[in-house]
Amino acid sequence: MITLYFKISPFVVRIYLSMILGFSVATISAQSLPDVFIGFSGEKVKSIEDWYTKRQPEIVRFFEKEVYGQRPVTNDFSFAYKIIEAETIVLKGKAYRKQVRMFISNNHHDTLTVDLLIYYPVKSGKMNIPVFTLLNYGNHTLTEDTDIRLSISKLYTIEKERGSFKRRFPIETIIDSGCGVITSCYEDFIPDNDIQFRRTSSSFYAIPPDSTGAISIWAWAYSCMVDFALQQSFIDPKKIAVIGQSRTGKAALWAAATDDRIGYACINESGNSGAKLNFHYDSLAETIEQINTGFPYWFNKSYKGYNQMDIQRNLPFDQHWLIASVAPRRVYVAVAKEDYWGDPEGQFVALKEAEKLYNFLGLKTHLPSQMPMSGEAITSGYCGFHIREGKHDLLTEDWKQYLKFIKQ
Ligand code: GTR
Repeated sequence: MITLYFKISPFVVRIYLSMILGFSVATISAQSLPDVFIGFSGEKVKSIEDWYTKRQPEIVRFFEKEVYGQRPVTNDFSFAYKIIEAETIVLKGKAYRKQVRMFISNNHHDTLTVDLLIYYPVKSGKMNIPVFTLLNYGNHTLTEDTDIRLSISKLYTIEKERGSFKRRFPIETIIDSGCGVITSCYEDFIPDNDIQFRRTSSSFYAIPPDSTGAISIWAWAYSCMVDFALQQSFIDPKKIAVIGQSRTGKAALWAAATDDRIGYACINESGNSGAKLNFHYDSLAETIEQINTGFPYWFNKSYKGYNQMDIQRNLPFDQHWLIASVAPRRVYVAVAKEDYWGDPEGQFVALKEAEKLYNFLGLKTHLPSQMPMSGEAITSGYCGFHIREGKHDLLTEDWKQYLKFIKQ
């Protein structure tokens, strides 16, 4: 795939070029990029205190109001847990595994059931273990192990799906590096389709129509796993990570920006409305209009108002603001070279822009000025990044870098 980069060229020219020539054309117009340091009133961030007391809350409120909608409020629900499988030694004696059913009840006593699957290393002596929280497509899809319960919430859960996403869950590698995982199916929290989403959001979450999208509910799902993690004596509370791929990567980023118990945000190929800079135009990449059309229920109604502004390059915000809002906690963005829809370079550029804020806060980062080659990874400092060969996916190679990142 050839990609041509123009520094600043008229939008129409870029579209025509990509159509006529049949290859990707990418541009970024630095002049018009909304400044993370300048608030909506025009006031500039002059001190660290300005950032934390004014600008960061303003950004989070903006994304809440205009993009994702408000997350459910944990205090509005009650939580109960039932052990489905007590601590069991697995993986040739290397790991403990537990399965716990979490019951979330609203104040009308309706209950939602979520199955949590937990692994942690035996070697660590059950103390100070860094832990990843991960949303998946069904716990049973992560391994071929028939002891793992079939997902309860998914419409068409079938035995045949068992292990179908095991490539995304290199549990032995995770355990060997001394880390633990708490994972659950994202659709246990709310279904990933328009009709059922609407049904559950109004009946269970009591969310007014169109005011909150699924990404906010999944972000809250990460927080529910963090709540559970903090009740486990084996974890290191300073090393709680969220990890998400693509749609759950978007949710993981929103979770990290809104929940300060999350120390590490591992954002894998989150693309549009995740860690991708909209101002980095790439003719092959997803636009706000496309995502709003394909997945209207992921976002709130206001977000639809930004379709045209994105096309005309005059959005009043961009996603580097959201990445920056994770500070002072750490953020890692990973992309795959052939994930054209997700715009790999657009994600590097967004992180690079967010890095300016980290540096302003005095938090050390080591990102290079240009996007690194595949095979190189920046796993130290507050902002991590790698690009790997291949397609849209979460693979062992990605996990290996996140495992280094969480160790610092
Ligand atoms: C796509 C969507 C992407 C990404 C992806 C996924 O179809 O357009 O933004 O979220 O789904 O989650 O795999």
